[in-house]
Amino acid sequence: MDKFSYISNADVGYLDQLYQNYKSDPTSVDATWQKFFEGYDFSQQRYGENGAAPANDSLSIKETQVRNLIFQYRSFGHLKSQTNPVRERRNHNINLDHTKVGLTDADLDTEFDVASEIGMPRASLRKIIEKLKTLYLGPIGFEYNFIRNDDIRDWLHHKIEKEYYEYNPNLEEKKRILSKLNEAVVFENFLHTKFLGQKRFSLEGGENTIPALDAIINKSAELDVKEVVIGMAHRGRLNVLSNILGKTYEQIFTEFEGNVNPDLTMGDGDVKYHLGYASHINTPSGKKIYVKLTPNPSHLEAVDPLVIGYTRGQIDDEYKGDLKKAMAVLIHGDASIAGQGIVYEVVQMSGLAGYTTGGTIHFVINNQIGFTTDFDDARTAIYCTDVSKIVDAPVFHVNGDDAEAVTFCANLAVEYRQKFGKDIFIDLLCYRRHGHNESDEPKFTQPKLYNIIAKHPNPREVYVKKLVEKGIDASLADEMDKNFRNQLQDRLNEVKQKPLPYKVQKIEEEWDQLRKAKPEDFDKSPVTAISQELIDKVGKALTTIPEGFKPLKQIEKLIKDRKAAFFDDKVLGWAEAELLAYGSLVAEKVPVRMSGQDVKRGTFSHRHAYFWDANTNEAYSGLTNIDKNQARFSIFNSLLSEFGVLGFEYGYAMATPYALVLWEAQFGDFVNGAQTIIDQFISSAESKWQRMNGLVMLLPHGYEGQGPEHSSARPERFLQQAAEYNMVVTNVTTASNFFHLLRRQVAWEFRKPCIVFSPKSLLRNQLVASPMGEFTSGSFTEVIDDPTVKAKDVKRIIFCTGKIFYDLQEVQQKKKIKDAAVVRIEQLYPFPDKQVDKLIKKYKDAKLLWIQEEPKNMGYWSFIKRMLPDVEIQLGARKSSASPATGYSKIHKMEQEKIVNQAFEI
Ligand SMILES: Cc1ncc(C[n+]2csc(CCOP(=O)(O)OP(=O)(O)O)c2C)c(N)n1
Ligand SMILES: [Mg+2]
Repeated sequence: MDKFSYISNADVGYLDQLYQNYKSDPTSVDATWQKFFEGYDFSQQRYGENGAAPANDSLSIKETQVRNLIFQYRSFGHLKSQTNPVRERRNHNINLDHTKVGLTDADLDTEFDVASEIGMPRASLRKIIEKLKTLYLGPIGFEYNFIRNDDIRDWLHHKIEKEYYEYNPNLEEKKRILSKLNEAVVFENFLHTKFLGQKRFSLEGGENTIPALDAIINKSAELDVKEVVIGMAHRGRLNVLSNILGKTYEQIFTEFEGNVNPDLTMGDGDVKYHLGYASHINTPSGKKIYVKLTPNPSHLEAVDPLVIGYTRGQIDDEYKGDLKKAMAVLIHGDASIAGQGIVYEVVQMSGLAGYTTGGTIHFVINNQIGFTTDFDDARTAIYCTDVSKIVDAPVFHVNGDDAEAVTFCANLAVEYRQKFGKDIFIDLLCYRRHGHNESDEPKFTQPKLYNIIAKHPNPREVYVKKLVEKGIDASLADEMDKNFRNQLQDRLNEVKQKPLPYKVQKIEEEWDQLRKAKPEDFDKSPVTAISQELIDKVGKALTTIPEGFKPLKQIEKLIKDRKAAFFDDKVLGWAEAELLAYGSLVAEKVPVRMSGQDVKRGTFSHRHAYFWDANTNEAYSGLTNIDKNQARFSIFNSLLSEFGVLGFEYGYAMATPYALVLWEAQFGDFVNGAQTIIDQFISSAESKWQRMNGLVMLLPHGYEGQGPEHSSARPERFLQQAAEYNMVVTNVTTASNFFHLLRRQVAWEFRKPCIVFSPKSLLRNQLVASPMGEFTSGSFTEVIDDPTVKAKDVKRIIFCTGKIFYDLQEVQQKKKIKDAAVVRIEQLYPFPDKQVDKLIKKYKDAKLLWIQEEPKNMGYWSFIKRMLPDVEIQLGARKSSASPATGYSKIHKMEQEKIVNQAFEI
């Protein structure tokens, strides 16, 4: 019988040849085949070619049992590993005893071939167990054997069972670890004694974070990463800023002294442990790396999507899409990573085409507590990192007292990320020496634990003791301590004598061509018109499909209609205007990126930025085929997330100031899931951190009888936050004005987030269409006056914004009303007060009304009163309501008619 007759006949000859090659030189076949043939030979030794019972049946069963034992250790060893520096681990009811798999003490001295599985020559069970314990029950709990990918598991087996087993940093490496640990410990200790009781959210107990980050950065540089983007919360942030990013000690001490007058023209600022920093760092391999820490709000984990979006922006813009060149590192707290849903969203995004950054390193400073809440009240999951399971990411749980084990994990995480392009987690098990902040009493809630912690040596002392045991002279450590302490004292003395001026964080280098906005910038919008030639070029691209591409019937019609709009009627609807804005920008080499739920087609079927071949499902977009030298146009249907995706796009826009970046909500009301990003970044980042951002948010809004949930994007919330020219808030009613608005975002010499309450049913309505002339001339119009009336006849000005204009216009036309001007405020904020004043003067003696379809307590009314404090103005609106809109379409209609008719009567 043929050796491989159980495989299909066609393959047998080929396999035989491979096997012969393997026999003469195992390395002549690839690794998978090597493994296959190893297994084959093994079974041959045990069972013979015909599968007959082995000569020694019980021995082969025992080999299998040892193999099972290895599997048990690899899979569950982490649950018994020695990772907790200050308390006994919980009992997870895992039995790793050899008797569990059917072996007995009598087998301990029997030798087994399967020892080769863990990189040993044939060895006794006793020796195998000894090695398994060293590997899997030591200071690192390797949690990886659940991964459903053989290559990844095999790679990690090798890394752990060979490289970790043999790991012993050389003297230079030991010195580097010690010096970083020394900086971390002494820095905290110094601040603790010099600035007693001041909040700094010390890293004490978790100081090995600093050697770990140092290793991550150095290894990344060695493996050709050019840029590392870090996001982190309060804990240890000052330590990271100084000892990793190189923010000077003088600067930090100045902030602690807190007696320098800040420059208030730069905004309202933020507390010291929220600030960001960036610097170019020289690493021991001789390679340089750019390291950035993004500024951060208090809302835990909210910065995560921003960091990932920023990293992707850098990858797309700076590194030509090479995912290996920029890397995100997210530093989490144990309570926040377990409790905050945004972490799930970000991890779920990690492998999606539109959002991947080639793997994030998640580093958890797991001090086993969140404020005063113990970990068993903080999660159901065994580990705070269990979110890793959704993407099969390995987790290294590591004892925070073991500096070398921590460093090993850091290096391995970078290697893994660079090899597989996927997320990975390091869970640094440590403790928190003080309370939540330094003036907090931890014994109120954890008296027993904090008695233990009070007596526990710091991680530096633990490491020094270990080094001394290995024969390294203790004076090296003492000297490092003394020198660094003296250096800090000198810096502090300098600052006390001559405080440094308050320095705001430097803006990222990419932004240096832009300036801050001035109030006058909003008096008149820049010209954003384009030439007829460019319109024709984009129009052609939008209405041409590749040869052989078979569109659906409806798309064929759409293409025909679009062609007619561009080339015959010369009137463009909303979709054409929007696509023209994107197309003209990419043709002018401005990249455009959009994401959101179902944005390629558009929720309301208006956009059709891509067409799909009816037979092959191949996708095609005219916007990527305008010109050979065009900039990239990318549009991604997002996962069903708002918080994560909006945060990502905000971060992306932060990295790409010369691109147009947009996020669209499915319905405007779903923006509420992303409120944190709006409150803590979009509306306030410029004031807190001097960070501009040009992100556009499209929020479908309007009362069309679809009920309480699909009517309102909650304009009142945005308008309440509008101040100090922080963002642009609009409700645009014509296709051409939308076109100019989009183009204005990048025509400005500064950047502002732009919120657009966008249409729904009007998207495909000819009412909003604009003649070609409005695209070849002009700019964004903040206020649209009523062209149908004469100033002298006007007795009332009906100010409004958005969709209700068309309802008002209908009545005005139907009733042939000539004494009421219906005026649209297309840009609500910055409020075009000069233009509004001019109109009030033009229609002098006219009564003023503000008409909105939203309830009185919502929409624009309170904002309008804030903008026009000295003007007498009346309101027409729905009654104040708890919910934004009625669920009954009949009531909706009645309410709408009443508001619209009353506008001309009250
Ligand atoms: C979303 C959010 N909720 C609550 C808080 C208040 N808060 C600040 S720190 C903290 C505990 C965080 O614990 P953990 O994530 O373990 O970090 P640690 O302080 O232990 O390093 C809490 C509840 C916050 N900042 N953000
Ligand atoms: Mg914690």
